[in-house]
Amino acid sequence: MTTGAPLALLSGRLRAGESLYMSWCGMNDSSVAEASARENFDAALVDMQHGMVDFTTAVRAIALVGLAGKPALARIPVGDFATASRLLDAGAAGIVAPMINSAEDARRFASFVKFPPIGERSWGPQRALALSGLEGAAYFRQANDLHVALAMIETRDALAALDSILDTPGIDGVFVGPSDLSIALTGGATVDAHHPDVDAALGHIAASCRTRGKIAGLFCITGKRAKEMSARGFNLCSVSTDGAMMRLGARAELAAARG
Ligand code: 3PY
Ligand code: MG
Repeated sequence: MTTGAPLALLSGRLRAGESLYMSWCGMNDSSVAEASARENFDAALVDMQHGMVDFTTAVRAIALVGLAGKPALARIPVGDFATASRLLDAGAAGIVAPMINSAEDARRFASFVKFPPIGERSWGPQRALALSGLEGAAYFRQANDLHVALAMIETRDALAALDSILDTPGIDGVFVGPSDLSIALTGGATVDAHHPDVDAALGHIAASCRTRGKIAGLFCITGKRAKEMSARGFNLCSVSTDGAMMRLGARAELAAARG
């Protein structure tokens, strides 16, 4: 395993060819992400789109995950690219942006994540300096490589624009939202993250990422699914969610207690 400052671990390990498993935290309490980072996850993500995590909690979570020696990612609300820049200043190693449906969406997203000449991120890395272990000028030189921008692919338009999204300067890879993608691909008939049409699209997405040396990320609701998809080329997979793990744990323990 690559070691180093927590912020550097995400891009460093992915670039070294490792496959990573991350937690997915939607509860608005920084100790949830911290607790997951103290387990054997490679990284922890706080979800500000569908999760309840607010900005203050996200900033605390990024620091606590860093104290556990792990990198933190955040999923921003749709189109909230200004928050992406603020989360990077707070030390997030990666930003997952939902509903990136075109090269223009990707360009705008990347412009808030990367400093010039790639993007237009404004200077003020506050906590990112501590979590990267770098001083200002050194951090500035490395920042565009340290922080990863992941564009969510979850619509038909996004699939059609996949190659141009991946080729957009500053986009380090994609992160697939299989539930929204299933709704899109079935014309609203169902929501099924494991639908055969989603499965076919996943093969295509993994291949496009592999060809370009880009990160292929996927939301996986179980560890079994994450293992399968990691073997199929997805090198950054979530494993369950905080809410799902609590429900499953509660059911298992109550079943044991009540017989
Ligand atoms: C999806 O599956 O659409 C997601 O966004 C995962 O949270
Ligand atoms: Mg989604």
